[in-house]
Amino acid sequence: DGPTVAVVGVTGAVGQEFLQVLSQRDFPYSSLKLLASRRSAGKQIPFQGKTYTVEELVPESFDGVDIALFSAGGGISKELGPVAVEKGAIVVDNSSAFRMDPNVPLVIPEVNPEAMSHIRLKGRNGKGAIIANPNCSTIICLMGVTPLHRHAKVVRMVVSTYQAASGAGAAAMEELALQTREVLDGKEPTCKIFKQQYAFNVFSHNSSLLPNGYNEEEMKLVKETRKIWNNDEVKVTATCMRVATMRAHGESVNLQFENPLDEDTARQILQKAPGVVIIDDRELNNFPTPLGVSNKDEVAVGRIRQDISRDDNRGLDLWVCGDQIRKGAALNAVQIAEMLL
Ligand code: 2RA
Repeated sequence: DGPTVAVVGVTGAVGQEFLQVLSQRDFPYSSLKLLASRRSAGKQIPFQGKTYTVEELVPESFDGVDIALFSAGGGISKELGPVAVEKGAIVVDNSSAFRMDPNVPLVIPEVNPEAMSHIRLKGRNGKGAIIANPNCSTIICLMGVTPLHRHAKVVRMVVSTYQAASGAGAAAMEELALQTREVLDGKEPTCKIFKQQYAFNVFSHNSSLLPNGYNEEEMKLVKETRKIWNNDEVKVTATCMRVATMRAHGESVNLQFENPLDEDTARQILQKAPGVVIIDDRELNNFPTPLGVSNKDEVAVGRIRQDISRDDNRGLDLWVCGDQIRKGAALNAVQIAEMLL
């Protein structure tokens, strides 16, 4: 029968989405453990016709667990991920804790499934392991770009992201809604999460700044792309911004290829790409939007056009949108778990 699955951080935005995705994809677990901090322990959560009691997350929580889906912050992953592995579980970790660990596969199932092909469930003479979920902005970008990279080899990628509130958690989504109402009512906006007004605003991503002037979110895109593509030569630069949208990221991408790639060929390639839809109607000026992809599995690509700043057809511009909580986190992690079955 199916694996025993633990959901770690079940009361958070991604934790709740794990449950949605497990249910919608009819994941064949034999039993389910919902784990969270002491604060949330005891909460009753209805799920698939049963009522589960949230248990406090402790090392013993992982006794008998086959797959543990983690989204409870890097500290919890660092502390309890290895404990779960010791007990034989496969940890699919949505935090950044292990993404750059050379022994930990960093996986987008449609992009680099081979990176985890050596991992088996303990029931299949496997032993515990950690598999890292990439950062949401990396997943969304690479879902649209990798099919083109495989065809014409990207040598340089320039990304500008427009990242939604959900990336900073459910509280940030609530605060964006609250501030929007407050501003429209002429009141002083409540700024607890970002210390500046978010509603009707755009600001540099709230991750910490590094000595090179980039923020952590931008460096994740650079480093994770190189690891996922297994290519340390590709040149990547990024500017990550927080914009006043709820749960889906938008990313403007400029690509330089080693080999020629015209926009029609690019469209044909993306037409066949798994997990990608093309929304690219110039007549109707209809292109992907964060609202349009919200609560959807697919990443949408549009504004596909030859880069006119180049005098060869080795340059392309495109616009990619994807749901940050879904394909950017929970769906990608559950798809990784499905590959273990
Ligand atoms: C963000 N990538 O959007 C992060 C989510 N962990 O802020």
